Amino acid sequence: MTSPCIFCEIIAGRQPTELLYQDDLVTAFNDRFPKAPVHILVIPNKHLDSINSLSDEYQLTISRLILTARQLAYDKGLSEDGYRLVINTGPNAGQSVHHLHVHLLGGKAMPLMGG
Ligand code: D5M
Repeated sequence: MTSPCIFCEIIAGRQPTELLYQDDLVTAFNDRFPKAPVHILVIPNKHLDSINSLSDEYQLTISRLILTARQLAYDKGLSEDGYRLVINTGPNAGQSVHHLHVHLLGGKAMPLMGG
């Protein structure tokens, strides 16, 4: 038997986690292993493995993921200093949880991409 998706468990309320935001399409909560002072994950409520699972029918979900991350960045006071949105996809990117998620990172200067 395969183990249940940890992010689906959070959405279902079976994994105690403080939700920062939830609506009909997306849910946001703090990353358990933060890499920055602000490190939030925004995920679709529907299980999608990664960006590779997306199709046109998910356009509203995709825009909601990004706009929710932006709103949370503003709420955390990151709009002026900036923030980073990351979507790891597949093994070379280091995706470890196979439920699509947007990382919102901020609160410190981060290395340039490729640096
Ligand atoms: O990122 C997956 C992220 O998910 C990683 O930063 C840890 C985080 N994670 C894993 N389990 C949990 C729970 N239970 N709560 C909160 N955060 C969690 P990836 O892009 O796949 O490497």
